[in-house]
Amino acid sequence: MITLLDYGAGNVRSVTNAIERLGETVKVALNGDDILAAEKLVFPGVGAFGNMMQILQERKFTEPLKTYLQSNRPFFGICLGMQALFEESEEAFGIQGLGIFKGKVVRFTTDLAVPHIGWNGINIQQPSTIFNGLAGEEKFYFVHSYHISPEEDDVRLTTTDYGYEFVSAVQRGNIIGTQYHPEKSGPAGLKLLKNFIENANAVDAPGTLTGPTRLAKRIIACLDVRANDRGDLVVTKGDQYDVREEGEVRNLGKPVELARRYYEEGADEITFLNITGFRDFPLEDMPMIEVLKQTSQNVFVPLTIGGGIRNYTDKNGRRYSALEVADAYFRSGADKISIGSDAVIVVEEYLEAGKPDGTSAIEEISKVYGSQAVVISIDPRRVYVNSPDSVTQQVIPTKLPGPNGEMYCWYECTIRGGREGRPVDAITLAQVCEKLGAGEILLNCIDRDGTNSGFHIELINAVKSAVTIPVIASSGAGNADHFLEVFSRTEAESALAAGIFHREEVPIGAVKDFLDNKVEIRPA
Ligand code: 1PR
Repeated sequence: MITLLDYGAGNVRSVTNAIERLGETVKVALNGDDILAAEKLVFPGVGAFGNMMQILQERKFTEPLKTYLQSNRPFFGICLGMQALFEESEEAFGIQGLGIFKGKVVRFTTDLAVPHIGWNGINIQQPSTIFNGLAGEEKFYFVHSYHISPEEDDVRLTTTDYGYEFVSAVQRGNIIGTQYHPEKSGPAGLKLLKNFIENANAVDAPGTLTGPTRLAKRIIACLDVRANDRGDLVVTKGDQYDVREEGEVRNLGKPVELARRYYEEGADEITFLNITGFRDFPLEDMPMIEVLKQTSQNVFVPLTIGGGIRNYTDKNGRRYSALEVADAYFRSGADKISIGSDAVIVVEEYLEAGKPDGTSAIEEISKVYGSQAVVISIDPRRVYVNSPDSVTQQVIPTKLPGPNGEMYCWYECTIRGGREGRPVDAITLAQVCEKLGAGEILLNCIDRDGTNSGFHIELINAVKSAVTIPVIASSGAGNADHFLEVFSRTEAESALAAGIFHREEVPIGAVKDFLDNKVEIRPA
């Protein structure tokens, strides 16, 4: 029996699914006594340090937790659940941590994109049964902007490199903490959890890496989902966002099954986009909630969900906040949420007012769940212009001349699934969303969507050079070489595809085999 400390973090369901997948039962701690009575305690955390410590205080978990930890009984803290073990955090000055380990939590100081999102390696610093059965070169999934800085060397369990070497896991006695997410790190992550549950006596230490670890480029499978005319929820795929063929919604398969296949084929992340989310309301008919719950039982890599995340008033006048929608998605197994149309409206309001008012979905959700959990999905369309100063939007020079030989263009943001253009350009949108607290940009391109003609390198470079957060290149992948091109000619941290995977033209494994030894990837 594993006792789970649930303070309302986003990844509780994912951790529960992983532990149950390993044949163990989970009991959620409802009060301090449950913590003190635990045989083994797992503390999953995602989000913001301050918010977490406050909730632990309000729920009177802090003292029982300290008592439990001081008794050196088996404990596994994940991400924030590990950071809580330290004395304080730069993410919430003045708020005390549990102080079990000396040292504090600090924000990354690197020129690389922050948050640090993706699959990176570990360098083992002390023998531990937690790594039994691993080879030592496995990669694990990270998603964070802050990392621990322990004062005591004896607690260092693993280090990882991201601009510089940082401590990515700690252990003293039976107390273990990892910055990386075993519940979202595929088979290697499940092995870590299994080792914690089994708590073997003997260490069969894996080999250690020689040299710094490297963050892998991510290959993401995207499932555009909507109901077809018969009301069945299907994975569909547009050609420049038009998903109909001979009037019918293209049906490329069932969301849960396809997601599982992509996990088994080696996808680093899986994204669900409810493409008619602007029309329906996620908390009303809830098909996507069910898709998430079922998928997260068998898929142990990060899940992102988008579509319809916005403040909403239903027909009975009941007002829902975007945060409530996000809550429901996180509690159903999502690791990140993606905001599309609403982000464009928020940025227009910001540009109008000249400053944020703290009420946008981006600000509210990132405050509670952390910026790393908020993705902005941009649906831009190219507009050619004769000269850079002929419009107020940010214009880029192009090597792909327009119909009248134009050598400049800007990228018009659209809402409602590409149906409505708005006077905001994609570069400005990305910059303002980063300011408001977004942690990642999903950069689609209507012009390239479904064309198999390759990713839009010019657009990706323009947006990537305008923000410091990670960018996902999306739209247009037709073969494995297009992935090599986007990772060689841009700094995009990830590349996403849909059509070629759904139509089984190029399996994910084939893309990874092709990229192996050319680009840093996580083997399939
Ligand atoms: O606006 O917050 O309700 O969110 C709606 C979400 O649905 C947005 O993220 C938007 O990108 C997405 N969406 C809306 N309509 C469509 C459509 O296709 N008609 N799909 C749509 C967006 C783009 C990519 C696609 C890539 C790769 N799909 O995600 O998967 O272009 O495709 P490819 O590899 O086949 O070229 P809101």
